[in-house]
Amino acid sequence: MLISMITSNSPSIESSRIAHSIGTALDRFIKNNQNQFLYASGELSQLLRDIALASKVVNREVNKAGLIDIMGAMGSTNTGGDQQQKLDVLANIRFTRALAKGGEVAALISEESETFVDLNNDGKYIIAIDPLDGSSNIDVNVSIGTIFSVYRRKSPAGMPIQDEDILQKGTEQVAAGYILYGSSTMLVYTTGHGVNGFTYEPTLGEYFLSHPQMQTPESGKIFSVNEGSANSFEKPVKAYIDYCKEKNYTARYIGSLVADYHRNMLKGGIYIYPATAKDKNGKLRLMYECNALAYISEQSGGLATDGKGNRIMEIQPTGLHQRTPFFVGSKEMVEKAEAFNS
Ligand code: FDP
Repeated sequence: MLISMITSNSPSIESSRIAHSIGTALDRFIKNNQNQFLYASGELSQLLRDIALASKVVNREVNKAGLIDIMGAMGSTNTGGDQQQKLDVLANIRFTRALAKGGEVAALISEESETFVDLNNDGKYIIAIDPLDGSSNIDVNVSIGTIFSVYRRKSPAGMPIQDEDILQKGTEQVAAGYILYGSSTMLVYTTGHGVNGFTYEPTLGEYFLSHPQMQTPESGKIFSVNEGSANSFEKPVKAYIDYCKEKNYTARYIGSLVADYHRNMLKGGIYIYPATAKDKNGKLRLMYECNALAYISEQSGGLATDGKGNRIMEIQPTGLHQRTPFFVGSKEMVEKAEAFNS
């Protein structure tokens, strides 16, 4: 009787919310789109899967922060002189281990290591990674992120790594992405064919496609900059910020690059980290923070410059931990900020 009621009264159960398809899993998506990669060898696919796997482990640790002894400082500093947090170190270990295991990666450039980490001379890829960005936010339960860039090595596999393999321009990236450990965890990446976003479903332990072909609005009303240092900004930056205020734009700054960038990408806005008296070249790192976000930004219709007319991805790196001023976000807003230079 009950069964007949369900079948006769619920013809729409298939189309009801509880039966909604959960979407394409990241693994399947990577596999389906493998032919888009420049080098359709399956190695890049494996590498993206390795990053996704490590991010799940980091996500687990981030979610447990506060419950076990993984919050707070290590008592050591990283390459930039910043206090290393325990979770920074842990994330670095997780990503390095996952990428070393696969064998695809020849060398790793990380915020947490002074020199590059030599992994496997037979590997064809170079990864630049900030394993845990925005780490000053860890202890206060605010969103943090992982940022990564993938390069193809220039020298033949089997040889020791050369400078030309390591110091590549952003235009040479074959993939880039970030993971945002926020109110939900997201993995966003590009291989040069648009940007796709995946949301983590913790009970299934999988990322699912939730934001296909992401597009940054042409313009927006959000400006994100740490105005606490505004006294030492150069005149054009100050003038642009005044312009934003005259226009009644909204100020939003979390102090966690991935979170600030992600919000602006979805809603329309500009993120600025300019030169300051303390950091003459800005604070952010070209190789493992700016290039990846610049690639994603351009792939989603946005723009990324150094605020002085130079496209971020065309800057030739001369050092692993090089810094650059960073202006990124909606195209018209970045162009407007640039216009204050002339
Ligand atoms: P953090 O030092 O906490 O790791 O990459 C560095 C970064 O965070 C960015 O995530 C963030 O946008 C910026 O620094 C914040 O710097 P300020 O505190 O100087 O604004």
